[in-house]
Amino acid sequence: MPELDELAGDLDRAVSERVALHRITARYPDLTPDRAYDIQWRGIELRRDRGERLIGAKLGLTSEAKQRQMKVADPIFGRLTDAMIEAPGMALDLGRFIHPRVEPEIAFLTGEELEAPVTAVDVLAATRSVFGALEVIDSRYEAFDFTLPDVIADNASSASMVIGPVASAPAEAGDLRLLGCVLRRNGEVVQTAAGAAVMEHPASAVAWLVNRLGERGQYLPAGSTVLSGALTDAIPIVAGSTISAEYDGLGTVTVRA
Ligand code: OOG
Ligand code: MG
Repeated sequence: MPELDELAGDLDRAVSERVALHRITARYPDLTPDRAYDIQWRGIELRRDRGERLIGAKLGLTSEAKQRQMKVADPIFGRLTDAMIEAPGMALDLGRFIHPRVEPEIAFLTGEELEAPVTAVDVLAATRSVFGALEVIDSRYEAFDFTLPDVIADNASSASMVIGPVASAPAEAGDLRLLGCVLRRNGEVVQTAAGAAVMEHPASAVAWLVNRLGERGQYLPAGSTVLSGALTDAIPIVAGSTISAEYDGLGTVTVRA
């Protein structure tokens, strides 16, 4: 198996050149999730070398809908940088992506440091606000065809995200398990879900993330943005289409291309 750096470099170039790769595990079937997280971290270091700032993390494959869609049954995490935040209201520049898909998520902004071991209750206590969001994912693998270690190495398909208009303190947002979401494409309802779709409670997903970071000797700093994982399947976004997610109490987030 080549140096992890080389694989991180291949994935990084796939982002900038917008050319999808064949999944790594086809060549290296022994790649473990642990080593894949090493590749992911090296990819983040490449971004930091270019001046990007780490702003938080994202969960992936935390809902049954996503696990079924992607045929991977384990949750994963990736990292978010400031370059991944879209300006609200701007049309998405599809030329920056390979085959983008959009998915609705409940996002957290933490107010205090979170270090393993933590529970969902600790996460809620440390959360400054929750938002609705739309994540844009873009696998660097052909046809989104990957196994668990592949998608981990590819920073959990992270590409960009749009944050919704309402920041609500957790106590005001109500029971996040029951927070409803209506996903529309060109005005028509395509999916509906509630917060419990994500590991029974979106804060449980964030706790899972912090506990996995702990295994790697890392923690979640105060002021981190965390996407808790898609509530529904992801839907492709193509030129001329508009996708919106309307959240109970958290307003509507829209992405158009
Ligand atoms: C992996 C990323 C999954 C989520 O919210 O479940 C993810 C993928 O589907 O390509 O971001
Ligand atoms: Mg996602």
